[in-house]
This record gives sequence, C-alpha cells and structure tokens, in this order.
Amino acid sequence: CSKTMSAAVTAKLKEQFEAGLETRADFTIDQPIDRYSAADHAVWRQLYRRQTALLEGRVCDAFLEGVARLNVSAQSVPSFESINRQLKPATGWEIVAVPGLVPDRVFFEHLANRRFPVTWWMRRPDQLDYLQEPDCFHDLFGHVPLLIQPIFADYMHAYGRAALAASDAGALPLLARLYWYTVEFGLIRASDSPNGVQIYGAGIVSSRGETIYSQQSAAPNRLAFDLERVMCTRYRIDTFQKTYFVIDDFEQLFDVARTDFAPLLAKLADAPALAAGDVLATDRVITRGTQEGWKSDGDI
Ligand code: HBI
Ligand code: FE
Repeated sequence: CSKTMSAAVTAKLKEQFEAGLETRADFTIDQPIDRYSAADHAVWRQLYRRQTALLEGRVCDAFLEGVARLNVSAQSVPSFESINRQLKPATGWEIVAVPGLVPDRVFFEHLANRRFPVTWWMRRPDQLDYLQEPDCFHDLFGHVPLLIQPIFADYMHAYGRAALAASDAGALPLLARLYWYTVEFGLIRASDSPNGVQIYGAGIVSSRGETIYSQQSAAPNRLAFDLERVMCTRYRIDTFQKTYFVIDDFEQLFDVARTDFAPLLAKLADAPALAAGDVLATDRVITRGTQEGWKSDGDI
C-alpha cells in the first residue's frame, strides 16, 4: 500500500495512453485482450500448471472450488468478461482491469462497490518466482476464486467500506494490516494438513515459494486470528512473513465483516504497533517459529 502511485504504474499509464487505451477516472480500462503476446499466454499457462499442482492439499477446498466454478482457463490469460459471467450472478462481484496498484481510495471505492481491480498485464518469463507489483496472475488467480464464495465476498465488501471510512479517519495502517494478514497471507485451520493449516491468502496462493513455506516451514509463527491483534501487527513486504494468522473457518471473517470498526479504530489509535515476529503471552499459538532466516529490520 502506498500513498503515491508507484513508478511502475505511472509507466503503465503512459504506455496505455500511447497505445491509445483509454483509462477512466476510476483507473479502469477495457481489458486489452488482443495485446497479450504468445509469451504472456505461455507465462499464464506455466504459472497456472505449477500452482494448481502444488496447491493440491495445501490450499483450502473453497479456493479450488472457486477456480472450477469460474472456469479459470489453464491455457491462456482469461478474458475478464468470461470470469464475470460466472462471478456476477453468484455473489454480485465483478472484476475490472487496471494498470496495476491504484491509489488507496480508488481501490477501496471499487471494493465497496463489489468491483475487484485486476492488473491486466502479465509478468515476464524471467519473473515467474518473484515480482514486487501485482500482475494479472496474482490478482486473478490469487484473489478472484474466493470472491465466488458468499461469505468471503461479503467480507471483502465490508472491508472496502470500512477501509474507505478509515482512510478518512487516518486509520488506514490498521485496516491495511487486516487486509495483509487475511486477504493476502491468511491461513485456515485444516486438521489433517501439515501444522494443522491450509492456505487461502492470495499472496501465498500465487507464490510457489510461500505456498510451501507458509504451511510447512518451521521458521514462521502461526497464531490464531484475533482482529485487534492483527490490526496492531506490522508486516513484511520484502520477505516471507514471520507470522501467519490462522482463521478457524470463513465464518470467522463473516463476524469480522459485521464489526463496527469506528469505535475499534478509535480504541486502537494510540496502541503501539507490534513487530512482525512478536509472540505475546495472550496469543493462541499454533506453531512458534524457529525464526530461522528472519531479517532483523524492515517491518512495515
Ligand atoms: N491497488 N490494484 C491494486 N491492488 C491492491 O491490492 C491494492 C491497490 N491499491 C491500494 C492497496 N491495495 C492497499 O491500500 C491495500 O492493500 C490495503
Ligand atoms: Fe494482492
């Protein structure tokens, strides 16, 4: 999350402009489907294959069900229109094409109106394993499958509205952490799985390395989800997470969605932020990390 637009997005906007693609005031464009190259489709195909094979047994069933119900293509970058034909009747959500990270307010406005902004362009073949910005694979494959699940869909909608209100109240860091530790890097309890957890967060689901690490590594903490605890916890944007928060089930997010955030944000306004790797006496610890490979600075 950044206040200003990244250099990459500015470059993308310029590129779109020069290509004659009209960008609207809400940063959306029509998905330029004929601008994908054979290399773009090949990258999609490769990432899709690699992740679906790896995710078997590691990701929660609701995610795989979403991939199947949305008919997400294994072969080529999906047309957003075809995704929306399945998505919109199911939960009222639709995806819209954007040039990349959009300003916070723009992003929350979209979520509050059940529109998920999806970066339209694909990463290059030499960026399969790591990319700092979201691309189409992260946004579409990572985020969209759960939007066909009503409970998760309602959570994202409530989140957008709360974040919009919070950004007026200057409480955005608290809400950004909630997004990070649920939507991007959330784990969910699954008794028969390694460490009793499966994956649902988009940042994990779209990453080969973190798919394995978040579920199986001994290094990170895995703590039971607690709304206030999460909102006070800093996070990492440059390394795998030091701590993952584990929800019992998606109903737990439904309860979060019904929270009255205003009093909570007021209460937490002066609370000290916790380091990404902290474990408190009050935490429900699922696994305590060995801290192997942790960097000592750089929490956001
Ligand atoms: N824009 N396209 C896009 N995708 C995001 O996930 C996103 C964004 N802008 C802002 C933003 N996220 C953050 O403010 C949230 O992660 C809290
Ligand atoms: Fe994301």
